Amino acid sequence: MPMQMGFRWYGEGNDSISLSDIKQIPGVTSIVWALHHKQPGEVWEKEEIAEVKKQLDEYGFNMDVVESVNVHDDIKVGLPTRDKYIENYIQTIRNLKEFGVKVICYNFMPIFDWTRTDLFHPVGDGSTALYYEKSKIHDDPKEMADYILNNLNGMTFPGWEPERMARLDELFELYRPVTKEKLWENLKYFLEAIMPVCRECDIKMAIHQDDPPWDIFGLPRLLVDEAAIERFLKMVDDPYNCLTLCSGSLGANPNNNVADIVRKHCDRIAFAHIRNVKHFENGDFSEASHRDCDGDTGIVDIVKAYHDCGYEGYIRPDHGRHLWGEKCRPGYGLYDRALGIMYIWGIWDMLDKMGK
Ligand code: CS2
Ligand code: MN
Repeated sequence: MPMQMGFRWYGEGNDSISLSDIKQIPGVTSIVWALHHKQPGEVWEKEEIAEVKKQLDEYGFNMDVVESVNVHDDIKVGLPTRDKYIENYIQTIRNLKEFGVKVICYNFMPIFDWTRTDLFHPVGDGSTALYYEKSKIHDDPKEMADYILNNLNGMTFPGWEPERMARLDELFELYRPVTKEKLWENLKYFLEAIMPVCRECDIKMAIHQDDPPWDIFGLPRLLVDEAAIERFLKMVDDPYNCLTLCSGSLGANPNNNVADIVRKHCDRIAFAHIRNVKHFENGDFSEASHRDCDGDTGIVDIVKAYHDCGYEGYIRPDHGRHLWGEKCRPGYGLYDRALGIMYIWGIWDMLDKMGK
């Protein structure tokens, strides 16, 4: 069995792209989905999941991969109320199991998910891409949050829930006592509580790395490099404690060698995100097309590493550029991600052929 190709879709009425568009991209079998109207900590009810299943069934897609079931701040901060939210998480896992879900992608980033300073930065060829300008990350997280919320073309983004962003002061206050070590402890507590249920339900928890992979606004970030990944996998050494290995998140730090990480930890990678990043000398970076030479991430090496390992897990193109005037969620247009899929298949099919 080859790797299983997925495409992230934000749901009926919540995405500029239709399932029928996605059906026309070669080799996509999984829709990477979520219930985007849910707040972190809420139980995902069976009737809600069933509705998505019906939509996917119509096109013959599976719903094996969820991205993301977001983790409530009380769990990350380690408040006494966390047990209640962990119970809810467990109920969601049990409900997802009924629909054959195999992998849950999540992250453990405090307050913010991915962080960029420009969502539509000119690439130079007429397209635009997500961009990180180091000097623009000042001390004021509100400025950045406002910028991002105001530039989502009226769409929502997990991790950037307006409800949470409206409580930024309160959230920063909550996280104030949470050191990096404390955050590791809280992650361990969470995982140890849910692992037995994951085993029983045969659902892998696949953590996404922090993006960018360094502390921002004084908030600690854990999953930033190979040493951290190693620590994470050993901390809860369970085949259901897995990775969503995101080449773009890790690749924002030029010292990370993603292909090496793939070779070393392939058996614990349940889900692969393929994204290319281009670095500038002053520390800025821009997202790029999936083509190897357009960025510095080493896409060919990474895909080859998966192939060499006989990877049979799920994979998807991560962010793409915005092409041909497309109006879409930043990073999540149809065209560049479809091109990315064809590039990944191109490498994969050639390697298959050479191996025969
Ligand atoms: C995604 C992340 O856009 C992305 O890079 O891969 O935002 C991812 O969905 C979350 O961090 C997973 O919880
Ligand atoms: Mn990713």
